[in-house]
Amino acid sequence: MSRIRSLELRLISQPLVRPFRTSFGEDTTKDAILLRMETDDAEGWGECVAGPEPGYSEEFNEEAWITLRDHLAPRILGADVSSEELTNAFAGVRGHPMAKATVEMALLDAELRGAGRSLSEHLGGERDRVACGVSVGITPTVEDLLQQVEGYLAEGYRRIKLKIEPGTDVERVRAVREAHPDILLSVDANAAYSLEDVDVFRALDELGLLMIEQPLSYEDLLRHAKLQRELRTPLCLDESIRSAADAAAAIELGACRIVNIKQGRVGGLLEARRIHDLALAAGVPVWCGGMLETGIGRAANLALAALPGFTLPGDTSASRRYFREDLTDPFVLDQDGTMAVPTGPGLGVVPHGDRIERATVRLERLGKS
Ligand code: NPG
Repeated sequence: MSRIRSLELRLISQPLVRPFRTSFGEDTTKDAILLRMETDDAEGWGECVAGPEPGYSEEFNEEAWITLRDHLAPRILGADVSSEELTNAFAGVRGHPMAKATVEMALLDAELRGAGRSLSEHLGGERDRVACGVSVGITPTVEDLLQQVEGYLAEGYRRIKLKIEPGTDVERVRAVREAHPDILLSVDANAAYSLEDVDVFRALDELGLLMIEQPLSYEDLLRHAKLQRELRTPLCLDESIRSAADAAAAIELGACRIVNIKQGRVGGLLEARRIHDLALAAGVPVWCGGMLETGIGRAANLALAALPGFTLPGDTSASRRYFREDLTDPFVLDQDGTMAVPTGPGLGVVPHGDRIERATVRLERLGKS
């Protein structure tokens, strides 16, 4: 264990190569908080998955900044606290999983850099490459969608996920399915539907989808269980699963047959691993979701996706799918649709200082270095 000396919060903004539209909004830039931590032994980096708006969850950058600065940092600055002890250290702060996960990522990175071990090894990763999918935002036209899908398939992606919203769903998905009868294809509604829309799901059920992700409200496990009973296609939950307890409840209720694991949504990599472990024990496949992360968060996602229960391709796409220039060396997709899991100490990536400086729009240092 080593003392946490200082923290540096940065808000960065990076243009996306193309706008990303979901049922809850559109992003043209990636705006995220990065955390650099200095301990007596090493430095570590964390990336917060919150965005500028509270559209995906209650957390958003302005609020996560305050949570990190005023509520989480004072509980750990100057203390000898390990990543395993963070849950206890943060017990007085309810919720805010994305802010908490940022601290955990930075602390794990520092600890493992100090120890010379990779994050993947620490978490119990068993693969050195992971299968990758790609998530395609809602496009202005069907033609744009077909063109994007074509391009991603040519790059080697092993699963295509289409964002849907009421009114832009069955017809689009059918067009992609007809153009590509044999690909792994899934849809993601980001909680935009209700049980009144059951006919939409019955129609989607005919299209041989790998899964239908988060069709209903994130607060509603019971109705997901009802919908799942009506469909052959597995439901996958994302926003509804904020902890291992949520995952256990969803699986027991039959609210889903697949779980999307995002470390930020569930409060960190260690909780993510608990969800992996219980899903594996229950025979429920999991996959690693994505939140348009820079190379820092992407490194953590790939380490997680190396665990044995991650049997479905994740939203772990290559850097060039998001950015013209990533903040780390770029993550590259092999033509076989896999990506290498970082093997260096900690996250295994080093952010480029000059790129970080250029992207920074706000900076605050806490504690003495
Ligand atoms: O490739 O990282 C990626 C994006 C994958 O579709 C994706 N993410 O709902 O899962 C989601 C969605 C998302 C993106 C959610 C950004 C919130 C913010």
